[in-house]
Amino acid sequence: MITSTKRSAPSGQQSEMNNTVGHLTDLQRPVYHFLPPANWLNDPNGLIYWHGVYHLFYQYNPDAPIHHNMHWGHASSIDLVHWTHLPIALAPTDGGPDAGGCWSGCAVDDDGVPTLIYSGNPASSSPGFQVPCLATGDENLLTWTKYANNPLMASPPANLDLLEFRDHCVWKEDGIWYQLIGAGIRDVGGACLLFRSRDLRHWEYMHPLAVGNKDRVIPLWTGTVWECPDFFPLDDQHVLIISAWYQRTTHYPVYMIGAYAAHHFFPKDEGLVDYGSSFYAPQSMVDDQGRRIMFGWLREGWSLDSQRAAGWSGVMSLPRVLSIALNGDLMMVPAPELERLRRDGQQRANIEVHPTTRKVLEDIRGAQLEIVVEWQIHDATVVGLKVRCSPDRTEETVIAYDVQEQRLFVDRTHASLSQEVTGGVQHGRLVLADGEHLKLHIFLDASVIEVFANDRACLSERVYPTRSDSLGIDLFTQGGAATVTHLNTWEMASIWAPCE
Ligand code: DQQ
Repeated sequence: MITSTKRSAPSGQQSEMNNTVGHLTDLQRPVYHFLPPANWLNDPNGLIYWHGVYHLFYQYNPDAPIHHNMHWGHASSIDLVHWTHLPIALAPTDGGPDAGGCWSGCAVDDDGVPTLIYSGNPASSSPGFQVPCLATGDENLLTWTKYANNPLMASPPANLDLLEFRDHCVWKEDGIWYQLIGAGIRDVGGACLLFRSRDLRHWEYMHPLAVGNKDRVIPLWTGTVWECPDFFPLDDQHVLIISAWYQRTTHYPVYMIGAYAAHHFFPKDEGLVDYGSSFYAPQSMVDDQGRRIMFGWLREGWSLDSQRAAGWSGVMSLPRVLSIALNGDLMMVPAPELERLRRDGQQRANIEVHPTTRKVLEDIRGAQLEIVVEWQIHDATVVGLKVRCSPDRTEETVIAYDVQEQRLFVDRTHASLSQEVTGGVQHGRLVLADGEHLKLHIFLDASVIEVFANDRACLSERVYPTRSDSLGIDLFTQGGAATVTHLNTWEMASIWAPCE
């Protein structure tokens, strides 16, 4: 047996206090989104609700804020809001099939034995050719032992010409284990390959569960490779989420909803999980309430030099609870447990907004806020908010709805005075039914913005205002009037325990 853990307490991870102390002057560091004390985080991995505790593993480089030498970081939570850092779960083993990194994967309960299936990267110099590996944990999920006969497969199925082969989703059905591995089939498109096993260790290839088309751009282009498959029943449907990838330039998660029968999937609808440029590689778990809870990696939107200077990179999204609406839409709402973080709530109602009157919310300011704003749109063509505004409005981020285009959008053109950040406008379709109000549920947390619109459209972005006084909020309309029927705001508390 090979023990996985090279170091029991990763640098900077000894105490939850480290999440605030030392970072007090870091304007960009979130305080109520999960991230490790320092260095690099990317995909959520191995999400599992185990004996009353939520476990979050994640792609982690303990040595630098860059994607390299991937380990599995680990944290747990009783309430889905406050997290405790735990020792690294998986580290590369010199000479092993994961010597170049322990890449993404999942966790399952194998008849009481916590078991991780992940992608071993044999050499960091040859990304693209990973091998499935397995590790088992103790009952508290604190120490992990790699399977002596890793890898579980020496190579991908022989009859497929693959561009990539990695990332795992494993479930049990009628006593048999099934596994999806993300892939890209050369000259075809992204794919999820389906395997089966009796013991999690010996796998037989069946067929692709789903295959994309690299040349099909409507309604959605899904790239050439599908990373991080996540497949699960939801209400009376099945959902497949994949992260569409193309040559390191394209990254976005796509959902497909449909029927699953006889080990084939028949998608009927598809869409973007998040319209922003930040949310990627999501994974989900089911908890004791039967809720399907998803986290995603919020990628940075500033330069590598800025990330190195900050000493950290990558943030986990807030937990999103998934369901399917009667009309078949994928619904996503922030986990209600997050309400525990609310402080100093303010409520307003019936604010008339016109293009000529800028509504500055004088007494609502902040970098850590939750905002719920509901709009009744009269003849306005655009309605929305400007957040993280500097007093002179040289910095501001627009979160708004274009009524004519039926688009939710976030405009970061003036979000930051820095030249080291990405900007531009991200948008996605949101069709309001006749008489339906626009309901924006917004979370601001330093450089993170997450927007939930009418429980069925999400848009996450990263913004990096340079000024410590870029805290203001305006309500605005264009082209006509609208009424803010309700405006509720809260300061949001840190998820990290204060020093004692
Ligand atoms: N990140 C992992 C891969 C996965 C990608 C490596 C998605 O396993 O395909 O850190 O962000």
